[in-house]
Amino acid sequence: MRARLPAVIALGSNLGDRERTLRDAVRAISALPGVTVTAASDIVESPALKPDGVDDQAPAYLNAVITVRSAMKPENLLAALNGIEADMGRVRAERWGDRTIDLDLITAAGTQVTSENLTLPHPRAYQRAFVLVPWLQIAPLANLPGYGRIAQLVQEVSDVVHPYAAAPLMDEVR
Ligand code: A4P
Ligand code: MG
Repeated sequence: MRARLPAVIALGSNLGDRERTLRDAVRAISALPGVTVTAASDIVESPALKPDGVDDQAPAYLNAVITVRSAMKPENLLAALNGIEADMGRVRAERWGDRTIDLDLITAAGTQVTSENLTLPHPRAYQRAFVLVPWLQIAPLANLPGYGRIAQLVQEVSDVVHPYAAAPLMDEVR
């Protein structure tokens, strides 16, 4: 049996029943073979970030971060996450376009990878409050390989996230 190594997954949704979508995604991830969800952050809300900046006309996002232990290699874990996105009706139209669900692999076993289909750590995670704030909540000592402590990085970001009242996402995995 392969060792189960830690990984961090960011979830985002800005179309449809966003909270239901995040909940269903956590449930689907916890059902993947060889994957155990170890912690889930609170849900946060923020305006849509587009390549040109914040777009207040686009629907706002709900985001959350979960930690897992995974027996899958990072490439296979990302492929499994892409499969969940497809099952949940994700349509890829434009870059950073509105989406029912986005599942990003932020780090996996602390490794640095640059291949055609996978970059680790996620190249934009270091500058995004909607990733760093929920991640910090569940992993205050975490490090983003190549970038440093997330407790420090979160001080340097300019976007803001707002609390969103919801039942714990861990309710979906018990
Ligand atoms: N890919 C490579 N490495 C990774 C990785 N570590 N995790 C590849 C996930 N995917 C990775 O992603 C494009 C390609 O990246 C995939 O084929 C995958 O193999 P995508 O999900 O198809 O497209 P995307 O998400 O539109 O593009 P991109 O550039 O990944 O966007 P981001 O960085 O995910 O940003 N605003 C708020 N408030 N909250 C959000 O969650 N999210 C985005 C998307 C934009 N604005 C947002 C939010
Ligand atoms: Mg993505």
